[in-house]
Amino acid sequence: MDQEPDYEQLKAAALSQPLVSHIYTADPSAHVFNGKIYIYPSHDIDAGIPFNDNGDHFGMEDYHVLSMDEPFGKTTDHGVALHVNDVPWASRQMWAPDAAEKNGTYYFYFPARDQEGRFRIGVATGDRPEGPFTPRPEAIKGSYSIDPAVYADEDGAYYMYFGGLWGGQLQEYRQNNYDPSHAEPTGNTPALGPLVARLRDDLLEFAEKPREIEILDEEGNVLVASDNDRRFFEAAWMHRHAGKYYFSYSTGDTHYICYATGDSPYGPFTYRGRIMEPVIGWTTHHSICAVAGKYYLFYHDSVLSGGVTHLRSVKMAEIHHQEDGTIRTLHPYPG
Ligand code: FUB
Repeated sequence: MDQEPDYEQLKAAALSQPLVSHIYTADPSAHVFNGKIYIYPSHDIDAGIPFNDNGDHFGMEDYHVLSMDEPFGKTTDHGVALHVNDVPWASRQMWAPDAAEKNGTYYFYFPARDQEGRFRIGVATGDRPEGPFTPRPEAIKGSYSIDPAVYADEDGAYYMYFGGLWGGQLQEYRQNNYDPSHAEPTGNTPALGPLVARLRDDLLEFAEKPREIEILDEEGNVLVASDNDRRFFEAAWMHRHAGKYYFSYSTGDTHYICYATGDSPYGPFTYRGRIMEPVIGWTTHHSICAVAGKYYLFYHDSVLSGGVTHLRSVKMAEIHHQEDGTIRTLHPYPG
C-alpha cells in the first residue's frame, strides 16, 4: 500500500503557498485588466459525491473572482460572481472558467452540465472584471466539453480553446458531432485534439465551427492516443512569446502540464516539453500570464486539504522562457 504523504513536509517544500486559504480554489485563469491581476478559478466544495473517473465529485456550484495588485501581492476575494442557480441552461458542475475583456465589457466563460447532463460552455457579461456577471439564457451554440480558455490575439481576434477527456466528454465527439458510443482512442491511432474556434466580434458566440488542433511530435506526426505522457487531456491555455504561439495543457492521467509551439493560433503545434511536474492531487490545471515583462504560472494542488483531490488551492510561480524558446520545467515541491 502506498504510504500517505507527509503534507506538512510538502507544504514546507512547496514552490509556493495557496493564494487564499479561506476557500478552496482551482483551475486558475489569470489576466491583467486595468493594471491588476485578476484570477478566475473554480470554487471547489465538498458536494458529498463519491470519487469516480467521471469527476462527479467535482460538484462546484459558483465562482469567486480573485485579484492582486502585483505578482505575489495580497489576494482579494471578490465574492460570488456567478451561481449555477442563475444560469437557466445549466444544471451542475461549474468547472474551469476563463474571462476576456473587450471595449470595457468583461466576458466570463464557463462550462457546466446542461439539463441533459452534457457539458456546454456558457458566457456571462459584466462591467467590472470581478463581476457579478449576468449569464446569457443559452449556452454558446455549437459548444461542448469543458475548460474554455479565451485568447485575445494581437490582431484583435479572440479564440476559444476548449475540450477535456473522460468526465469532460470530449471522447464522445468526432468532427463536432455527438455520439456517446465513442470512447477515447487507443494505441497508435491519433490522440483526440483540443478544439479552437474564433469568437464572433461580440464575443458571445463562435464565428466558425470548432476545429480540432493537431499536436505533433518532433517528426511531425500527430501524437498518438497511447502517448499518455504527452497527449492532450484537458486544461487548454494559449500565450505568446517571442512571436510564437505556446499552447499548453494537462496530460490528465499522467499529471503533467505540457506545452507545444506553433506559428498560428489554429496550430499545428509541436510538442516541446513539460512546464510542471505532477502536483499533489489528481488534476493539474494552469494558466500563464505576462505581467510587466515576466511570465507567471498559475496552478493548483491539494496540499492544503491533505490530498483531497477535489479540494484544491490556487498558487503561482514565475516561469522562464530560455533562449531556444523552451520553458524551464518547474518542480512543485523542490525544497
Ligand atoms: O475542476 C474541474 C475539472 O478538473 C476541470 O475542468 C479540469 O481541468 C480539472 O482541473
